[in-house]
Amino acid sequence: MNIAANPVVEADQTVYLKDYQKPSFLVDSINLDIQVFDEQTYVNAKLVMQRQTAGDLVLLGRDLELKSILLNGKALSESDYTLDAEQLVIAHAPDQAVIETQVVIHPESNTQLEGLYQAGSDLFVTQNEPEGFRKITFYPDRPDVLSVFTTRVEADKKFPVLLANGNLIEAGEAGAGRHYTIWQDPTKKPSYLFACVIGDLAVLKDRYVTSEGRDVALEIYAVEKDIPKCRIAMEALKHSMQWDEEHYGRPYDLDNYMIVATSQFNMGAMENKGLNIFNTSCVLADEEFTTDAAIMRVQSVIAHEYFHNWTGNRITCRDWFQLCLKEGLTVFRDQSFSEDLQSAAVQRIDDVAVLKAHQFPEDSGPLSHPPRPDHFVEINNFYTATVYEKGAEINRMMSTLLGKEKFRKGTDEYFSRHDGQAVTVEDWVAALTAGSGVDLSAFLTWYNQPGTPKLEAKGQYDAAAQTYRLSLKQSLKAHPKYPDLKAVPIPVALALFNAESGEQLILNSSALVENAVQDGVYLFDAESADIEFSGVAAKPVVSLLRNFSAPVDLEFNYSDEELAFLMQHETNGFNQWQAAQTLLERILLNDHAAGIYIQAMKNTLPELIQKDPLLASRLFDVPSEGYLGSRIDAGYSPAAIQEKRNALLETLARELGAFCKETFLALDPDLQKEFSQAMGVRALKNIMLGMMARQGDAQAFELAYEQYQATGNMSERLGALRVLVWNDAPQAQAALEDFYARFKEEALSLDQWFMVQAAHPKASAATIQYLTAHPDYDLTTPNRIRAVSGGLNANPVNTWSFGVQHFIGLAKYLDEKNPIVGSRLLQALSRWYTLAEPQRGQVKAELEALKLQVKSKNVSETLNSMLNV
Ligand code: B3K
Ligand code: ZN
Repeated sequence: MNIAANPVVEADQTVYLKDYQKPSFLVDSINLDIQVFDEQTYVNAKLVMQRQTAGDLVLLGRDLELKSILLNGKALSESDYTLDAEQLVIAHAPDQAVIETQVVIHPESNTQLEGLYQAGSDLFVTQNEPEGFRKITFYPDRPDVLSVFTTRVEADKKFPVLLANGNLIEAGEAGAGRHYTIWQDPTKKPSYLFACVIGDLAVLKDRYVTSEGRDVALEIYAVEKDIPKCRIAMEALKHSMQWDEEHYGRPYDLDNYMIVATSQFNMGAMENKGLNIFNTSCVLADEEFTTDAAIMRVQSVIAHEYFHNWTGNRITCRDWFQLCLKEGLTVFRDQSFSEDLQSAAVQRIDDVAVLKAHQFPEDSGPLSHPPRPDHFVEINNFYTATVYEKGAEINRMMSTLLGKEKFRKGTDEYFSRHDGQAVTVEDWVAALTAGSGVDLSAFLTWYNQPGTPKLEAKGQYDAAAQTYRLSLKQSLKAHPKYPDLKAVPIPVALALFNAESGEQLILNSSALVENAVQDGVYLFDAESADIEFSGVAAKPVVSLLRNFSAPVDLEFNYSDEELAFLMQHETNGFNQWQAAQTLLERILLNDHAAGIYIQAMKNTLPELIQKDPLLASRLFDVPSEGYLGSRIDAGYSPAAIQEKRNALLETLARELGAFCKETFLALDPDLQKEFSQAMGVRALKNIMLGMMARQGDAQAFELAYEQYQATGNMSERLGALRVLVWNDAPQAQAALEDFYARFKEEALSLDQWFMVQAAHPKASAATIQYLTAHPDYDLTTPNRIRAVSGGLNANPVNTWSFGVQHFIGLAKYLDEKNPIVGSRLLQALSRWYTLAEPQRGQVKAELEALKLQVKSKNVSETLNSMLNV
C-alpha cells in the first residue's frame, strides 16, 4: 500500500535540545510478531497507548511497507492519518488508543546494519540504538517511552535459534517447516533496547548466582567453531556481575543473560536488555587467534555492556542529547573494572592515550561539540570520543573529588531515585550531590561546553620562607558557536618530590582537598589561583595532574632534567609515562636533544622490567605521527613529522640497541604467572625486535622469523610479522603467505593480515588496490573495511596522499550502503585544514566535490561540519 521513500536531506533538519517535549502518548505494552521469510519479513505490532499530554499521536517509521493499521479495532484509511518518509501521524486520537499495524520489511537487503538485518547466510540480528526500531515497526521510537515487550519470533527451522529479550514463555511448531518462540521481558524498556536474533548458532552455557540468590542462566551464542573462543568472555561476564555487586551494589535483575556474536556489526557491541549483540571482535578471545590487546578489549566491552544494565537500561536517557549520561558513566565504570584486571597504571595510560589521540583533536577541530551536545542532524554522528571518553573523564573527576565512599553514596542515591526512569545529566549530578553531600553542580559546565581547557601552571620556591607556590590559570580557545565559555572545576592531583633523594614529600597546604598527606588533590575552580605549600626544605620537583586527574592540556615549564627525574622517581605510573611522553614530544616537535630521555630509560628500565613489564613497555611509546600531527594547527607537513620521528627512532635503536637485544634474549613470557606480566613481556620483546631490526642487527630478522614460527600466541606471531613486513625482511613474503594459509578461515585473524599490510609505512596506492581487490576483502563487513582503512591511516603521510582517494571513495560508496560507517571513516580526513599548501587546497577541493554527491544525513552532516572551519 504505502512505501515510505528514502529520506531526502532537506535544508535544515537540525534537532535542538531546547525543543525537547514530552511525548503525547506513552505505550503501556507492545506485542510484536516477527515472521522471517527469505524474501521479506512480516511484522505485526499491537501497541496499547495512553495519552500523556495534548497533541497528535506520532508513530515513527522508516522504510516500512504499511499493509494495514487499526485504531481501537477499526481499520484506518489513508485519510485518517498522514504518512511521510519518517512518521505516521494520527490527529485527534482518543486518550486510550490501541494501535495495530502490519508492515513488511526487508532485512535480507538491509546493508545499513540498523534495524533488523541479515548478517551472513545463517543469521538475522537487530541493532536499534539509537533509531533503528522505527525500521522494524511504527512506534514512538524515542528513549523516554518505556514499555513492556512481548515478542513472538517465527522462522524456518533452518534457523534453530529464535531469541528476544526477557523470558522464554512459549515455543512450538508453526507449520510448513517453521517454528516460533514467544518471549516476555518483564522490565519496561525503551525501544532502542529491543533485540531479536534468528539464526543457526551454537551456544556456550554457564550460570551465575547473584548476591540476592538469583540463579542466572548465562549463554553466549556464536558459530560452532568459535565456541571455544567464548570462554574468556564468559569468565569476564561473571567477573563483571560480581564487580558491579561489590563496587556499586548492583545485582543482575533477570533470570537469563544472553550474548550473540556476529561478524557483521557497525560498532563493538550493544547492550540490549538481557540480549546483548556483539561484534565478534569484542567477544571472541583466544591467544592463538587474537592479540593480548584484543583479549583486554573483549573483557572491557563485555563489562561495559553488562554495566549498562544499570547505567543505561534500568536508568536510561530522556533524549539522545543525554547520551553521555549512560555512555560516559559506563565507560568510567568499565575503565575502573579493567584497572583491576591488569597494571592499573597501564590501563590509565591506554585510556588517556585514546583520549589524547582522538578526543583532544576532535575537541580542537571542526567536529568539536560538548559532551552533551545541544543540537544535531544525525544522532548516529554523536557516538564520539567526546561523548564517551570525555564523558567518562567528567565522572572520573567527580569521583576523584569525592573519594570512594562519598562517590558510592552518590551513585546509591542515583539508583534509588531514578530506577525505571529516563533522565538527564542534571538528574545525575543532582543525585550525586544529594547522596555525597558535596555540591557538584559546577561540573555541569563540563557537559555543556566544547573544547579542551588549557591549564597553565607556574611554580616558585622561596628558600628563606621554605614555601613552594603554585600559580594556576585556565583558559579555553574561543568557539564561534559557544561565545559564553566559563571556567570549569579542575581537580589537580599533585605531588612534590625531594629533588635529591627522589622521595615524595608530605603536602602541607590548607588549600588541598586531602590535606597534610602524600597524595593531594586541589580543586581549581576559578580562572586563576595560587596555592602555597609550607615546610618545604629545598626546591622540590612537582608532579601535576597525577593519574591524569582532569582532561586538560597542561602547560608547565618543566626542565628536561625534571621530566627525566619524574620518569625515574614518580610513584604514579601514569605520570611516569606522561613525563616520558612530554620529553619525547619536545624532542620531536621542539628539537630538544634525545640524550636525557635515553639516560632516564637506562636508569629506569632494569628495575621496572622486573616489577611491571607492561608499564616498562609503555615507556617506549614514541608519540605516533598522527598524534604529533594533531598537535599542529597550521602548516602541517606529514612528511616532515615522519622524517623527525624516524630520525628519533634511529637514535633510540642505536643507543638502546645493545640493551634491547640483551633484554629480548633474557625475557620469556612463559615464565610469568600473571597474564598482565606475560602480556608486558610479549610487548617488550616485540618492541626490542623492532629496535634491533631498525638498528640493522643482522640477527633481528632471523630472531623475528623464529619467533613467528615457534609461537602459538597471536601477540608474538603478529609482533614478529610486523617487524618482518614493515622492514621488508627477506622472510616477509613467506611469513605473510604462511599467515594467510593458517588463518584464512578466521576472520578476526585475517583482519590482522590485511591491517599489517595496509599499515606498512611504505604502503602505496597499489598496496591498497591489491588489498581492496583481494577476494577476502568485503565491503559488507565493517571489520574488514576498518582493517584496511585503519592500517592505512596509521601512516599520515599515506593518509594525506593516496589515502584521500581511498577515504573519499569509501564515503561515496557507503553513503548509501552503510552511512553510519561511511560517516565515521570519513573523519580520518577531518584535520585537512591544518595541512600546508598545496595539500590543504587539494583535499578541500576533493571534499567539496564529495559534498555535492552524498545524500545521507550522516555523511552530509559530517562533511558540512568538516568544511565549516
Ligand atoms: N550503546 C551502543 C552504541 C550504539 C551505537 C549506535 N550507532 C554500544 C555501547 O556504547 O555500549
Ligand atoms: Zn556504551
